[in-house]
Amino acid sequence: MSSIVDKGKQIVEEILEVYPKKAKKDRSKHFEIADEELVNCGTCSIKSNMKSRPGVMTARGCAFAGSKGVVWGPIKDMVHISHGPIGCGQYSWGTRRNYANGVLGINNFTAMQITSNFQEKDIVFGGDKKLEVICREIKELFPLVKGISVQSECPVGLIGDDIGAVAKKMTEELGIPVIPVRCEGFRGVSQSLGHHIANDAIHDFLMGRRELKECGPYDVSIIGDYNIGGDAWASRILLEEMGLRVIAQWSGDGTINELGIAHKSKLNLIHCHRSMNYMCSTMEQEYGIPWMEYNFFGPTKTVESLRAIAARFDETIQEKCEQVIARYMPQMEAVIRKYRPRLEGKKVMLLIGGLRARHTIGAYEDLGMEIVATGYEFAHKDDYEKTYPDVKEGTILYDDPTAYELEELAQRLNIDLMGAGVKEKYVYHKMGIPFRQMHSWDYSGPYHGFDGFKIFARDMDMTINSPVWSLLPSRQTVEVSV
Ligand code: CFM
Repeated sequence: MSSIVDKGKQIVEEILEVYPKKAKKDRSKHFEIADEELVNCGTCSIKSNMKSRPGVMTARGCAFAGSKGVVWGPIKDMVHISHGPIGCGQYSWGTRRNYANGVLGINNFTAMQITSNFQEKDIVFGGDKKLEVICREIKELFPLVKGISVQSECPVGLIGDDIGAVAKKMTEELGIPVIPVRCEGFRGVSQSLGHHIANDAIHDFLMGRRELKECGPYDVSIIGDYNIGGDAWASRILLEEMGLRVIAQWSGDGTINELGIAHKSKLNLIHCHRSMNYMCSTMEQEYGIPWMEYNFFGPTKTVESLRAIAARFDETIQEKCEQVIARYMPQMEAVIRKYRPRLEGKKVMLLIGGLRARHTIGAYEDLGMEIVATGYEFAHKDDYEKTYPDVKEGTILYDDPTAYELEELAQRLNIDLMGAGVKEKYVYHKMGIPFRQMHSWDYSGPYHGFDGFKIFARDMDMTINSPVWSLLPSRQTVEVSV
């Protein structure tokens, strides 16, 4: 075993040392140090998708977040009701940056927070009547709304409201689909089950329900791109430039109609495997639509993905694909020439959701940066298995790490950049460690595709090489008196 792997093991061991025996044993199963064995061994996977340990902080969200916030929220011509008490909708309002074209309040409702605002009497007597009133009000206020989804918050499940019956009645009365989604936050161990529940509702109520008038040989759908900061737009443009026709975007800048026609694709292209793999396998089983994963972060992975996508079509597409690559590569080389010397060798640590902790590695590496530790909040075994080949020997992998574990690791690994979420951000700023928010792209983006890489490179440079860090007491000099 190499010394770098030994060193990683020792660091993790030291960090976990402070825990009581049982907690230590439990948490140690959620760490791995990348070595040869791990890459080649499908069964010795890190433990994942398990209940977070009480008493320690987790960065995870809940099923409601996974359904309303992630999968359904970006569908722009529907109103998504946060059904239950005010907080869940209010505090998640506008936080995900899933961009959508359209006129707000007319044919685009993504930036609105619409809630049933449960009161005590709704808990005691049930909220079904109120839900009916709200659905009618929505149709009256927004006559062009194409559908309504009812996103259940915890109390709705606890008091046993029958939102399915209300949705059915309202679908008939209003003449638009009203879709019940039983995504109460208490279900499952993270937002991951919320994705699955949301996917099931799409399957049960919309998938395959609409017709596409003219089908073509190059029809594809983008699955699992939520258009964060415009990511789906930066991806779609490349697919279109290589001659493909994007018939549906699930779900960033998507419409209810697109949920109904994606089964007409010749090929489904999936970016976020974690949140929508269920949809691709279902469309494969029920409609025989093949699918493939792609990765549009950084030029190396984007080029690889474009060629892999083109290989599924004929020579016309393959030729155009090469033309697209030839057109953009000089731009990408210029970006790398500019930023790589400023970022070469910088050590990066990541903790991001269920996909980006592996998908963004190539983009950092294109800039000469090194991922020293990475992991997920809510990934499953298959996500880790897909991660192992992309990390270098000695990389520390963690699952659902606690705030303490991450902070200790960041200090011991002496990292130059942390990439995680808003819950981490200000802690790392106070520690004097450059930080990028890798969910919302820190109010920047897009990061997908060739256009996105220009912004990604600029942002990493801007963050790491900002003069502000020299004005802060560095983490080495902070003295804590207890
Ligand atoms: Fe997929 Fe996402 Fe992600 Fe995700 Fe998310 Fe997100 Fe994420 Mo935040 S769908 S798994 S539940 S790529 S909201 S757009 S950034 S944790 S890594």
